[in-house]
Amino acid sequence: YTYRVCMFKDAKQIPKGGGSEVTIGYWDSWSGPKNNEYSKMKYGNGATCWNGPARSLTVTLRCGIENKAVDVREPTRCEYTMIFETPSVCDEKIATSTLHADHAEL
Ligand code: MAN
Repeated sequence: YTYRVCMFKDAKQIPKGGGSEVTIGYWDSWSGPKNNEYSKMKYGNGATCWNGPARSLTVTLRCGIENKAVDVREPTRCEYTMIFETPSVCDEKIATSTLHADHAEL
Protein backbone atom coordinates (compact mmCIF):
# COMPACT_ATOMS: atom_id res chain seq x y z
CA TYR A 1 0.00 0.00 0.00
CA THR A 2 0.88 3.63 -0.37
CA TYR A 3 -0.10 5.72 2.64
CA ARG A 4 -0.94 9.39 2.33
CA VAL A 5 -1.67 11.83 5.11
CA CYS A 6 -3.25 15.23 4.57
CA MET A 7 -2.41 17.10 7.75
CA PHE A 8 -5.40 18.06 9.89
CA LYS A 9 -7.75 16.38 7.40
CA ASP A 10 -7.44 12.64 6.79
CA ALA A 11 -5.18 9.70 5.94
CA LYS A 12 -5.58 7.12 3.18
CA GLN A 13 -4.33 3.67 2.33
CA ILE A 14 -3.96 3.28 -1.43
CA PRO A 15 -3.42 -0.12 -3.07
CA LYS A 16 -0.28 -0.08 -5.24
CA GLY A 17 -1.81 -2.24 -7.94
CA GLY A 18 -4.89 -0.03 -8.30
CA GLY A 19 -8.22 -0.33 -6.54
CA SER A 20 -10.10 1.89 -4.20
CA GLU A 21 -8.54 4.01 -1.50
CA VAL A 22 -9.47 3.36 2.11
CA THR A 23 -9.66 6.17 4.64
CA ILE A 24 -7.71 5.06 7.68
CA GLY A 25 -8.62 8.07 9.78
CA TYR A 26 -9.88 11.62 10.03
CA TRP A 27 -8.06 14.31 12.00
CA ASP A 28 -8.90 13.94 15.66
CA SER A 29 -6.40 15.47 18.05
CA TRP A 30 -2.86 16.02 19.22
CA SER A 31 -1.93 12.92 21.13
CA GLY A 32 1.66 13.15 22.35
CA PRO A 33 2.50 12.72 26.02
CA LYS A 34 1.65 15.56 28.44
CA ASN A 35 5.13 17.07 28.22
CA ASN A 36 5.24 16.84 24.39
CA GLU A 37 1.63 16.95 23.27
CA TYR A 38 2.35 18.23 19.75
CA SER A 39 4.66 15.35 18.86
CA LYS A 40 1.86 12.98 17.81
CA MET A 41 -1.29 13.42 15.73
CA LYS A 42 -4.27 11.13 16.09
CA TYR A 43 -6.53 10.35 13.11
CA GLY A 44 -9.57 8.28 14.02
CA ASN A 45 -12.95 7.01 12.89
CA GLY A 46 -11.66 5.65 9.56
CA ALA A 47 -13.35 2.98 7.44
CA THR A 48 -14.44 0.13 9.68
CA CYS A 49 -12.58 -3.15 9.32
CA TRP A 50 -14.54 -6.30 8.69
CA ASN A 51 -15.29 -7.73 12.14
CA GLY A 52 -13.06 -5.12 13.66
CA PRO A 53 -12.61 -1.57 14.80
CA ALA A 54 -12.77 1.60 12.74
CA ARG A 55 -9.32 2.16 11.29
CA SER A 56 -7.15 4.73 13.03
CA LEU A 57 -3.68 6.21 12.66
CA THR A 58 -1.18 7.79 15.02
CA VAL A 59 1.45 9.96 13.33
CA THR A 60 4.69 10.63 15.20
CA LEU A 61 6.40 13.81 14.00
CA ARG A 62 10.16 13.83 13.78
CA CYS A 63 12.68 16.41 12.60
CA GLY A 64 13.75 16.03 8.95
CA ILE A 65 14.67 18.28 6.04
CA GLU A 66 11.65 17.24 3.95
CA ASN A 67 7.96 16.67 4.71
CA LYS A 68 7.84 12.93 4.24
CA ALA A 69 6.24 9.78 5.65
CA VAL A 70 9.24 7.54 6.36
CA ASP A 71 7.65 4.48 8.01
CA VAL A 72 4.15 3.03 8.32
CA ARG A 73 3.18 -0.04 10.31
CA GLU A 74 0.05 -1.82 11.42
CA PRO A 75 1.12 -3.19 14.83
CA THR A 76 -2.46 -4.11 15.65
CA ARG A 77 -4.95 -4.94 12.92
CA CYS A 78 -6.48 -1.72 11.56
CA GLU A 79 -4.47 0.47 13.96
CA TYR A 80 -1.71 2.14 11.98
CA THR A 81 1.36 4.08 13.04
CA MET A 82 3.39 6.45 10.89
CA ILE A 83 6.66 8.29 11.38
CA PHE A 84 6.50 11.59 9.52
CA GLU A 85 9.54 13.79 9.11
CA THR A 86 9.11 17.54 8.85
CA PRO A 87 11.26 20.65 9.35
CA SER A 88 8.38 22.03 11.42
CA VAL A 89 9.45 20.15 14.52
CA CYS A 90 13.22 20.67 14.27
CA ASP A 91 14.73 22.65 17.06
CA GLU A 92 17.17 25.37 16.17
CA LYS A 93 20.23 23.49 17.34
CA ILE A 94 19.45 20.40 15.30
CA ALA A 95 18.52 22.50 12.26
CA THR A 96 21.76 24.45 12.26
CA SER A 97 24.24 21.82 13.42
CA THR A 98 23.18 18.25 12.61
CA LEU A 99 21.25 18.74 9.38
CA HIS A 100 23.57 21.32 7.93
CA ALA A 101 26.81 19.94 9.31
CA ASP A 102 28.37 19.75 5.85
CA HIS A 103 27.35 23.25 4.81
CA ALA A 104 29.64 26.22 5.11
CA GLU A 105 28.41 28.92 7.42
CA LEU A 106 27.47 32.12 5.62
C1 MAN B 1 -7.28 -4.30 4.40
C2 MAN B 1 -6.23 -3.31 4.85
C3 MAN B 1 -5.41 -3.88 6.00
C4 MAN B 1 -6.35 -4.38 7.10
C5 MAN B 1 -7.40 -5.32 6.54
C6 MAN B 1 -8.39 -5.72 7.62
O1 MAN B 1 -6.67 -5.39 3.80
O2 MAN B 1 -6.90 -2.15 5.26
O3 MAN B 1 -4.51 -2.91 6.50
O4 MAN B 1 -5.62 -5.05 8.11
O5 MAN B 1 -8.10 -4.70 5.49
O6 MAN B 1 -9.31 -6.64 7.10
